[in-house]
Amino acid sequence: MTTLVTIPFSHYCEKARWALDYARVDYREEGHVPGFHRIATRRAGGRNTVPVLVLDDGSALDDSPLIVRWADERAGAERKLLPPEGPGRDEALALERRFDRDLGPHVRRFGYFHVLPDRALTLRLMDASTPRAERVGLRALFPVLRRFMRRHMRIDEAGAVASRDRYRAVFDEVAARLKDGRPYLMGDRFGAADITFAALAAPLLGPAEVPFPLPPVEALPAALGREIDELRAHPAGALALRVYRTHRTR
Ligand SMILES: N[C@@H](CCC(=O)N[C@@H](CS)C(=O)NCC(=O)O)C(=O)O
Repeated sequence: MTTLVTIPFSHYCEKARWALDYARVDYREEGHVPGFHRIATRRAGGRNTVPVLVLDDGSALDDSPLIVRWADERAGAERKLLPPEGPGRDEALALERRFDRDLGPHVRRFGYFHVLPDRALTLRLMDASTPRAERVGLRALFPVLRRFMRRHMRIDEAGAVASRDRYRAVFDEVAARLKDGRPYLMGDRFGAADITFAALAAPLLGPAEVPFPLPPVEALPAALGREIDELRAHPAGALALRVYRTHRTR
């Protein structure tokens, strides 16, 4: 069966999962904890990152934009994720690329900067829907993994401040697009650009409809909680929360 290899709480995985769910594709999810995921992604024919979608013929799509396109090709006319060939499609794909590049990594770095010092909170996030043996291994290797992540993603105070500027610029750009009263990023129709923005912003918004257990805001460090409150009140945050409420369905 078509299998989505994930780190369940990863926001790029949530983007792919949402696209597949929205297109009503049948698949199963195989979740892993960070670090151990590389064994699974390599075995699946991907590289080091999740999501990887393993198709029935054994081939692998190892990048979320490929998975969104694959889902779109299988979606019924009412659930298309992308406009047909033409300038509208190019614009939607450009928005997706912009969010993949300038929103996802910066939301992640800011979030990790605040969460990683709290071992219990980090483990709680990483544990959900993963094999028991990996959860045991994660506990043993946690200090090594945390050090690796901090170095690899340059997670430090200066990085967090720079990342906040980067994702806030994207939030402001989204708000500017919505100024003309359009309900969705591409106009009247919900699609891949909305999914990408909302899923990649979700770790700093905490929508109730995310299909795995996110810790409540009260359980998060105060500085992160304050940022979440501000982003929820931002017009772009409001769009993400609204599309989660109305379109995070199968
Ligand atoms: N280009 C990739 C990026 C996905 C990505 O950054 N995935 C992160 C999780 S949020 C990952 O797998 N990190 C683990 C690693 O690099 O080892 C996509 O859009 O699918």
